[in-house]
Amino acid sequence: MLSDKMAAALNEQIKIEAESSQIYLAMASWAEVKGFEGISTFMFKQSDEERMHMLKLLKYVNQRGGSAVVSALEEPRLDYTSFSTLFRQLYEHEVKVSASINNLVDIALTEKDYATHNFLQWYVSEQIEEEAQAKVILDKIDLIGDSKGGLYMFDNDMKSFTSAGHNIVQ
Ligand code: OFO
Repeated sequence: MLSDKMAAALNEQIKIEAESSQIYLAMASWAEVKGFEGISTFMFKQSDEERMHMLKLLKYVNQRGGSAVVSALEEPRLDYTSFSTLFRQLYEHEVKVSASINNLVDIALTEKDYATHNFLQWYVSEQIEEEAQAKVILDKIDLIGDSKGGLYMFDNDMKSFTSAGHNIVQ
């Protein structure tokens, strides 16, 4: 059974994951309109993954005797002025999500909720991958700068960039 404090914190994370999904969705749509097929495919997939992260938490909360809350979401506010600005925001967002997962782990430990602590380990590993992935993408974008040819190749690379660095062309 979840403590009230643990349930509230997990419910907050449900919202954060749902907002992550929205952020990737907004980027996917933006890239699609701009004709960057590879980037939009990647972002749509990431958006689905974040939704899966949200669902996994929702089901866990209900399974452990809590009541998952499906709340209103913040509209993604993204700065699309350049690719590097956009991907920097993405990277910073993932760093923030990692911090909130760490905070959950902390609460699980202080509440002596070892089941939730165990459950959260999956998220801890996932965030290591997602942060690394966002950093690889950001570094590539910073290398390319404003070169149109570079962006074209980058977009092509993104088609095979499935998740967490697998298949990335370095
Ligand atoms: Fe849910 O992993 Fe990113 O934010």
